[in-house]
Amino acid sequence: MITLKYLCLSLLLLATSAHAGTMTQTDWSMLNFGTGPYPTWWRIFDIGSNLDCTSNPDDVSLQAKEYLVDSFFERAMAVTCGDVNGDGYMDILGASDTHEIAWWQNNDGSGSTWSKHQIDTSFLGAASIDCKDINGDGFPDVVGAAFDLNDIRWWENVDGSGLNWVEHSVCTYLNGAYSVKSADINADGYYDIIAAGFMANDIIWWENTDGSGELWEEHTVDGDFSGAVNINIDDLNHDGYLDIIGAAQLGKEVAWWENQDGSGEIWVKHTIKDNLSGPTSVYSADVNGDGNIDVLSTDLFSNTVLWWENEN
Ligand SMILES: [Ca+2]
Ligand SMILES: [Ca+2]
Ligand SMILES: [Ca+2]
Ligand SMILES: [Ca+2]
Repeated sequence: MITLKYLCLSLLLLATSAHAGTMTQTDWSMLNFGTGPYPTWWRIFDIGSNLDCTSNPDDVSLQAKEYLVDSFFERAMAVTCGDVNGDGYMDILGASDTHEIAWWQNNDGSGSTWSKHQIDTSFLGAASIDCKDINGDGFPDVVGAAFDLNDIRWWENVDGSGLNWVEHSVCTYLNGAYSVKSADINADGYYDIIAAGFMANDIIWWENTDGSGELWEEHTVDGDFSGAVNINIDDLNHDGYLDIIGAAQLGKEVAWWENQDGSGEIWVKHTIKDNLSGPTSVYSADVNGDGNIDVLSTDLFSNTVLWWENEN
């Protein structure tokens, strides 16, 4: 498992480093879009492979200034944000592949100085995190996925200081746990947990049955999504029910599952695109401001950043 994981990661890094910067793509044949048919409401936009900011400075509307938060976070894998200690300043949380879940306190709110606090130092293969108030006590908690441990767990921020954490297990057998999110899938007011297992080929959600985060009921969304590597949660069809978007690296597919009646019990799969070279991540946002939530993805071997317009 470890070998496969590092093969995938190495290929990702190799592809990224070899083609980053100002490369302009002229050969589109390798994208293998085929002849369709495709759902009419998905149109593809290739963002990354034609990106050349040096030749068209008008493309650059945002100037970024770099701030270093931590330079010793070994094999850093994932990052997110949340006001962990409730002081009104947004903090940063991270997962390191070696073993660690940690957060960095935004000391004065400016984002220029940070104090590191460890949450878990034995979470081997930590690959993904999210920050949500799992037990509804008003204090943001942390959810994590560990590839090497096949583990999904959450850490309770017991007094809201971010300095005292109690670990709670959700699942110990999601083979190759690689991506995790928390959202209220069944709209009962309690945050649930959704995860992807790379080796299990699974997309699963766990229902926070009484809102305490102690009792979890497992629901399989898809048990045959090969190399499930990344998920995102959003309401793609505007019916008020949260849906799940996923990337299957080995299955070469980006898809979404419709939460048909809002209970999270019935999921209808919709393929956005198959025959990709190796999708690595998905995200959702209204990219063009038409009120519809679109889907974004990255693709390993075609070196592309794509977005898919939701035309409904
Ligand atoms: Ca804070
Ligand atoms: Ca909490
Ligand atoms: Ca719920
Ligand atoms: Ca929906």
